[in-house]
Amino acid sequence: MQDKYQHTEVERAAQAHWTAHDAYRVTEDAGKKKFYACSMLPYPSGKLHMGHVRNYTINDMLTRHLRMNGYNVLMPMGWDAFGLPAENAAMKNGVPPAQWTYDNIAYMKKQMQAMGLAIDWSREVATCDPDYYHWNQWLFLKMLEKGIAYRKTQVVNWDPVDQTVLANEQVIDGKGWRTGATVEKREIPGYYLKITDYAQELLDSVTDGQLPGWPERVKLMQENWIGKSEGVRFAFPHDIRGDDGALIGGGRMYVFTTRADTIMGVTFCAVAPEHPLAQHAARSNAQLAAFIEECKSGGTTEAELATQEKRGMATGLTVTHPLTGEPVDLWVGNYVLIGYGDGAVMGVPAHDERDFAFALKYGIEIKQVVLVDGEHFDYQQWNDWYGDKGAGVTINSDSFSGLPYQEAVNAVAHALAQKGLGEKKTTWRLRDWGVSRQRYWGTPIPIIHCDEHGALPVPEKDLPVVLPTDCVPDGSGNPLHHHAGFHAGVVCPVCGKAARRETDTMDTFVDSSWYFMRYCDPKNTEAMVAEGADYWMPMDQYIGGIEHAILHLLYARFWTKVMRDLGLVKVDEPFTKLLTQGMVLNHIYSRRTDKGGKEYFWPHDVEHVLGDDGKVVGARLIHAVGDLPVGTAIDYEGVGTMSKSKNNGVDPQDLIEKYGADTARLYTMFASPPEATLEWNDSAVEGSYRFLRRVWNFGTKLSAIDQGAASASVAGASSLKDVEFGKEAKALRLEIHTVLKQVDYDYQRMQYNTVVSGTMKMINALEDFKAMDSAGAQVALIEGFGILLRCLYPATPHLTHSLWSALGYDRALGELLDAPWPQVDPAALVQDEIELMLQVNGKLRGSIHVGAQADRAEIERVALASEAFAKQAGGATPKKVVIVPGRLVNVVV
Ligand code: ANZ
Repeated sequence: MQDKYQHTEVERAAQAHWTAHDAYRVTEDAGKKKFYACSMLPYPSGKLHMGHVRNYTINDMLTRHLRMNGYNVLMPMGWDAFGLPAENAAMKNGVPPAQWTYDNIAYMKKQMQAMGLAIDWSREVATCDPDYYHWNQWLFLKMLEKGIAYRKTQVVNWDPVDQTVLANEQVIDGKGWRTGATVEKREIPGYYLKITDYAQELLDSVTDGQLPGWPERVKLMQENWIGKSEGVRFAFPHDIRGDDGALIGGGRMYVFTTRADTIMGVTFCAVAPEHPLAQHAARSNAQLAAFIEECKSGGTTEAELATQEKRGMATGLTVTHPLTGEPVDLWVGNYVLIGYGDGAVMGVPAHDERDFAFALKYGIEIKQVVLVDGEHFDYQQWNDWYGDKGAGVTINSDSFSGLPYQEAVNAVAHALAQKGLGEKKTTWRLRDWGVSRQRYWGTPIPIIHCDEHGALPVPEKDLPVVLPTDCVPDGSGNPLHHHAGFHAGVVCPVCGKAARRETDTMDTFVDSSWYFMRYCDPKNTEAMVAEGADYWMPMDQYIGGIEHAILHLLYARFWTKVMRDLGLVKVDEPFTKLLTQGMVLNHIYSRRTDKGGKEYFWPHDVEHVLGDDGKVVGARLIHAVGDLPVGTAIDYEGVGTMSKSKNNGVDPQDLIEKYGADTARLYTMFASPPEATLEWNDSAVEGSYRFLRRVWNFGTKLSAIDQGAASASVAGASSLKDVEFGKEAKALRLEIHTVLKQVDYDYQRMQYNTVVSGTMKMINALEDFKAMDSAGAQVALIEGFGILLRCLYPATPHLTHSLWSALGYDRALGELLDAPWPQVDPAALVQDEIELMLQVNGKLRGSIHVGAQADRAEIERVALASEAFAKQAGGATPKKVVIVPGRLVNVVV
């Protein structure tokens, strides 16, 4: 055994051992309790970042701990390998996305192996592998058959210069990222999945407590995204006729409202720019046509629509109020969404914040129709209670006045129904999932276009439709359009005449919606999933970032339910428990450049400048950076997420090289609980390393004592029954087993930071133990260190593996990987002696030790006989002795 802790050697040897024994391969074993623990699959961006290290170490600790507790644990890994960054990299470097992706996968896999993760690599999945995406295509065809997938036109971002569709993230301030051209919205056909058919079930399992192992806030985010909304759908009649003389929409403009109680407060109506009434009005109004055109530029995401300035224009048309019969002005508003409800709203400026802003801007009347506790209504300024449904009663509403919310809604819905103009309706915020992407690097949508027979599914026997891997996109649209091999020999499945392949590919969220089920049957060429999924699913613990709390989880839940309905899996929900790990943060340092931009500095090049009160007031360079000399003043921006753009990342590779994987793992586990943010601290990394060195050094000392018999005796509490422990050895065992009990509890709640601090307490106790000549000393010491090694092992497997076998623990307990988890020995927790504080006249003067079962008389006797008392009392006679059981003795003299 090396005297000095040589992390590189220790880690290399341990990893070689695990590889040689194929230590992490798991198979389905009905005789064992299964546990499926999985991290969200990474995008192969090039190299691991600290967030990965943290995520996978959490997963690894869980896996190793459960394996020692007798579980059959699966921890797989794979690659979310399709997507835009590969295309961008291809454009930059002129390499095909496939090559870039596979190179990155190879590198990142090596890094993961260097971290010592207990991954079963035999189950590795890359989503760009035809053996994987074959099943995306297959299930897509099944969904087409069932009507869950369907084709309709969709609005996309169109770059008029590059003549290409842009992803939302390629639109920056309404302009194409490459050309700077103003992006237009275009309607083109695409495929949708009917996730809305599952809306109620997706909502029910969130709200009915079927996901008890999920964080509340994630459940709330799912609930809000699904957005069930109960209201009234009704029509404003009108006699607006199109050029053909027919009434547009049959003379009815439908709206959806959750506030039918405010119907008497309507002072305008507004439609989306794409609404037929807006389009009609624009035909004879150039100004309006220009406005509608303008609305087309700008973002298409909901967030962008929600935050943009509310703008509109009157159409000059009116519709009729369904209850009063009065004319109501019709506007076009950019905040009205064509895809929600009916693409039209009744405008109630007094009680809807968007309508309020709109009315103030355009001088539209505001009419209050709800009163809350007689509060004053200010027509210039929005107050939150104006929109608070359910808080007040209706006013200024004719026969509906004086009603509370629900009664008013019921009465209005009734009145509308009587006129045949409307009824109650449930609307969902959730939209069907558009899966077509006009991009190259994704799963080809298995469709063939025939001039005569239209869009047809590729026959199942011809799957997979393989994506050519030799394309290098150049930014001018999807290279599949021109790829001869991709279209070669394609014929219409109906008439057999030459046809074209669909060139759209699938949203990469499809890939990540079921990879975790493929891990269960990764090599199956006959089926998407099989018995493996029956055995492993549902996943017991899923671990990933909060940024995936909405879409990825929702899509994966939907996809699972579709697979269930097709008889492929038996579970309703894929993830029993979910842990969202916190972000890794670091200090941010910057400086304004002469050109008005901002330059960020790497934390290692900077030191803090402290003010008089010790607070950080700024920073300065400690190394020259570019032209900037040492000492240059730099701004300190506080802490933020590690990111390339802020130049504040710490490269795991550097850390592993300098300190080893065990230190990197230990530090990320110790620095904060898994769900909390982690603020980077270099000196704490150093501290983690020192701790491991201490453990190593202790192990080398232990190896010097004779331990043949002793190591055999740690096999379990039963073999320790006959050992006589002296006072000191008993005290050591008490401490070790007390901490073990806490560590067990912390493992159960995945509170890994306190697991680590528990092991620190253990090493303190072991180092403090000096009475080597006392009875049972060696046994207690070796037992204690064996417990420490096992508690620490899930966090730092290499070092503990090495010590475990070097000290011969494996002879009694087998290899650490499968060694039995240490059991708390109840006998060790029984205290023979307790310590009581000793006070004289209420002042603390020392302590006494008495038997744990000592009665009052015995405690009094020991207190009065103690040296500390004798010294204080100086021979005075005690008047009274007060005893607080388990805590203190106060002698009054
Ligand atoms: C009138 C009203 C008065 C409304 C009031 C609210 C408060 P949720 O709850 O999210 O479903 N709305 C309906 N269709 C719309 C569309 N296509 N684009 C933009 N907004 C639309 O929201 C329902 C409310 O969103 C509806 O209720 C409608 O405004 C608006 F004091 O109708 B409300």
